[in-house]
Amino acid sequence: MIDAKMEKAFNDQINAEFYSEYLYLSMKAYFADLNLNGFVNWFDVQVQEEHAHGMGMFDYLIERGGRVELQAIAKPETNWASPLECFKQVLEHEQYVTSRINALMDVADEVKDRAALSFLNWYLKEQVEEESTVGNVLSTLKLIGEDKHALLMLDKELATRTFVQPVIG
Ligand code: OFO
Repeated sequence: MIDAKMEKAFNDQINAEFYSEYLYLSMKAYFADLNLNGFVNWFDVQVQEEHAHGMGMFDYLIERGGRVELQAIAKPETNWASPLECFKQVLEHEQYVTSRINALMDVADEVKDRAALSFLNWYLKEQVEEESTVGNVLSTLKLIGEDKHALLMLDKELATRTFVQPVIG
C-alpha cells in the first residue's frame, strides 16, 4: 500500500499536470485567434502530452493501490502581449513543473518508496526534454523580434510537430 503522504503528493501532481493541459489549451486558443496555425498545432501536441503525463500518474496511483482524488483545475490566463511573452511563460511554467517533480521525488525519498522514485525518473527526464524544446522556440522568438516574415517561417516549422503517445514509467 502506498504511503498516505506519497498518495497526496501524487494527487497534487495529477492536478498540476491537468492544469498544464488546461494552460496550453488556453495558449492554443490564443494562437488560433492570431491565425498562427503552426503554433496551434504545437500547443495541440503539448496539450496531449500533458494529458498523457496526468493519466500516467493517475493509472500509476491506482496500480499502487492508492486512491485518485481529482481536484479543481484553476482558471488559466487567456491572453498574452505577444507570442514571445507567451513562450516566456511556457518556459517558466515548465521550470516550475520540474521543481515540483523534484519535490515529489523528495517525498518518495523521505518515505523510502523506491518504486515511486524509479517511476518518477521518467518524468524527470521528460522535464529536461520539455525545457529544452521550449527553450529552443523561445530563443528563436527572441531572434525574430518584430520580423513578421520570420515569425511565419517559425509557424511553418511548428506545424510539423506530431504527438507520439509516450510510454511512461
Ligand atoms: Fe507535464 O510536463 Fe509540462 O508541464
